[in-house]
Amino acid sequence: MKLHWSPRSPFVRKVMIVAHETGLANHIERIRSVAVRTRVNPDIIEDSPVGRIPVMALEDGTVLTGSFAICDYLDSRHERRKMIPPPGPARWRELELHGIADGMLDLLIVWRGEFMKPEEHRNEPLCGSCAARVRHCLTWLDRRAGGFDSEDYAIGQITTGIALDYLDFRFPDIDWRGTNPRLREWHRAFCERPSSIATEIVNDE
Ligand SMILES: N[C@@H](CCC(=O)N[C@@H](CS)C(=O)NCC(=O)O)C(=O)O
Repeated sequence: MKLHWSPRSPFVRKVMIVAHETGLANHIERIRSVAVRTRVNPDIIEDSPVGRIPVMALEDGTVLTGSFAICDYLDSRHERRKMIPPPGPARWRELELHGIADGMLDLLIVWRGEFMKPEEHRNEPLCGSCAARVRHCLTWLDRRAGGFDSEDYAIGQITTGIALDYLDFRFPDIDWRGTNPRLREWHRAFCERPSSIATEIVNDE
């Protein structure tokens, strides 16, 4: 399995945490790939025309684009507890949580894109809408975090932890801990997991 990988990408990190949790990390060949919206990376395009990461090329020539598809594939390759439960109420509940955490990550990436521009070129309504929706996501996740259980650790909690770490990484001035105490407590345990430590975001810019 060959993975277009970056130590800065939260979506790549989701794949790598699932790989560590399921014992597959050593089976993945990582290729350092840079994906930015304003440039086409021909090495990524060769495998996936979308040009984003993560992308995983399998031994049979199939190429999976996007973190969820790759995690779904990895989950089919091990006998441990599943990171994406099989169809049924547990799966829908997991996908409900994953959808909010993953959606918050998408909002943070759009928001950061604006943040990187000189102030006079920023789209302020877009920044305001991202900020408000991130706040709503945090409130939703904080409510849900009251019921988080380490026995149920799966793709929803993984993506929640990644999104919070990404907030700290790119928006260090946002005090999400002060307003979301259950998330703050849970995040401490997330940070201590070996799979989180092994995949910590590294700024290699
Ligand atoms: N929904 C995709 C999002 C992937 C994504 O946005 N990746 C970023 C890196 S973190 C990227 O490739 N950005 C470059 C671009 O959007 O062109 C997933 O789950 O993998």
